[in-house]
Amino acid sequence: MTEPLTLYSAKGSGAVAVEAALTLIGRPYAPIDVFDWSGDPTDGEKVLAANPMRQVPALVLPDGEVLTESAAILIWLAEQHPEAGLAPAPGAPGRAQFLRWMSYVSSAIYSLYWVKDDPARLAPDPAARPALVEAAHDRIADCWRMMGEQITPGAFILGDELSVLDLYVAVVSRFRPRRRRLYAAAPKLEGPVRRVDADPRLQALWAERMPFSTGWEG
Ligand SMILES: N[C@@H](CCC(=O)N[C@@H](CS)C(=O)NCC(=O)O)C(=O)O
Repeated sequence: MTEPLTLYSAKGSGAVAVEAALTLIGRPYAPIDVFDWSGDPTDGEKVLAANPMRQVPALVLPDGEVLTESAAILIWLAEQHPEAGLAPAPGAPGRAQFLRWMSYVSSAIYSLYWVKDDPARLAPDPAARPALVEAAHDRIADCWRMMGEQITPGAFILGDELSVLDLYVAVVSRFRPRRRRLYAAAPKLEGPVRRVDADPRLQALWAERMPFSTGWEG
């Protein structure tokens, strides 16, 4: 029997990709919402004990061990639950590309949000911040383009099986500059992310944690 996991999370965040994986696996979890995105400076403090980076997701395993970093959590969950078929197994065809693109989404794309979401972190001059955000959006779209040009998807990014990579891209591509930029920059990613959006097993989760509100595609 699998014990429940504690997940530090937040609506509309990258942690929702982890919630999607847990939902498909059918593993119970207790989400602790850390951010309400109100701009309150105490927002996020709840996660500090688990993650001094003050970021979600952070997963607490039943024995108290903490796992941070969205890509690591998603890869680990897929490995722990091979029956769910959410990643090529170690040594199987597709494994190398799976690891490659999981790392790429995390390092090339998701990491830019630390700057972009609060440009004051790297741009002390308020006048410089709009251009910094614009440049980050362009870089994100260009990273999607480069990924799209190097994959040969089937129904999903790695072929015809849905993997945690599809969940990851579907969630991260909902952040600004949002989906329309993704579709234009990387047309090969459009089918896979739309299939994740439409997966009947995920409809309740999307509605609750990352709703398709008016204008969500950008
Ligand atoms: N490298 C981290 C990045 C996580 C991240 O940026 N999470 C955002 C939510 S989408 C966050 O917690 N932001 C708050 C902050 O960085 O202050 C990961 O992949 O898990």
